[in-house]
Amino acid sequence: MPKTRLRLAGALAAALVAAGLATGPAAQAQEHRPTLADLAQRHGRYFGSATDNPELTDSAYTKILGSEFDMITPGNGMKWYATEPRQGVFDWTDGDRIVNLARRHHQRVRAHTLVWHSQLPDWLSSKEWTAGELRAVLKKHITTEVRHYRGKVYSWDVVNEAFNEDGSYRETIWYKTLGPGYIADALRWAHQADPHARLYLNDYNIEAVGPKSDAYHRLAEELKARGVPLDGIGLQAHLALQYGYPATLEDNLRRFSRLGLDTALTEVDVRMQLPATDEKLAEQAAWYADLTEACLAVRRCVGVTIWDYTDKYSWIPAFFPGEGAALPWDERLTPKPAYSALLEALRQRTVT
Ligand code: 9MR
Repeated sequence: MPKTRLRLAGALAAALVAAGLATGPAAQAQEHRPTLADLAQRHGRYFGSATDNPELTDSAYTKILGSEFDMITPGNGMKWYATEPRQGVFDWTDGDRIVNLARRHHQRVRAHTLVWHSQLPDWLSSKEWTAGELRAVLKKHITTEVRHYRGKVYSWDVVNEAFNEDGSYRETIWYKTLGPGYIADALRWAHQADPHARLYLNDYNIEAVGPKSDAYHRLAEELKARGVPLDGIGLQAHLALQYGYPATLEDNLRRFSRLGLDTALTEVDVRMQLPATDEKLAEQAAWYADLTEACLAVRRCVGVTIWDYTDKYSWIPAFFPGEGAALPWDERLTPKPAYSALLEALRQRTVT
């Protein structure tokens, strides 16, 4: 059960500390506090952030990125348009830059993403392919990219956003040309190319139990029964205050665990209608804490990744006009109540 209301007061108080408005020993102690990653590791979990190549020139930004997190996801740099801009011509510049940065900071990488309907290069999306041709294109892309990053990434989002809201297959170029079997094929090709990478299916709006998450549950059960190499389900968790908290998140994580799968919260943000008020920021903080606690409560939920860490680089304002303030750090890289709430959630039930 979300403990949303209980947390509001605590989150506001913590916000004062985070904003540097509190003084005395408690405030001083904050300066040496463990990071989100430190605290997550005490639970055998990671705490990650997405990042994107254009932001890497911002040194105030990379300082926090390099210190607060132990898992990094490239927001765009490993997508098809970036990695195979012309057929058979591969470009690892953006992905490598992020992998190298992560390595320097002793961070692991959740690689994202191999098969998606969006952000495809024109040569791929503008042509009519036969099934045979497209299957070969897909196999080559997966094999080449996964081999390139073999041993350098922890996991792959192999297939991204394969289902519609009602649980039917999304009519993508992949589904329409190859049928639903493209998912098992993609997982097998990825596994052949890097047998150690953890292989995920990843989607949004599957945090709660419902038709879309049911579709993943059914598919995962079937793939496992057939021996297809699937390791986990990624729940993106792009949440919005106005739509309510997904109260069945923990139950949902648990039912995937029971199939023998890992789960991860892979792209978390909690947006709101602007302007942000103290009340909304406190509610947001409570949601961040609740979703983290849901993950900690389920043994095979391996970690949480936020979809970048600062409002300065969030995708939300460009995609949802009038909405934003979705991340735990604000546009000036100052921690918001959500940051303190995350620390508090991660401190619970740990032996210090
Ligand atoms: O963060 C990514 C943003 O920079 C891109 O413009 C956008 C294009 O669709 O993709 C964003 O990342 C998406 C992720 O790859 C898959 N899940 C939804 C994310 C937000 O759109």
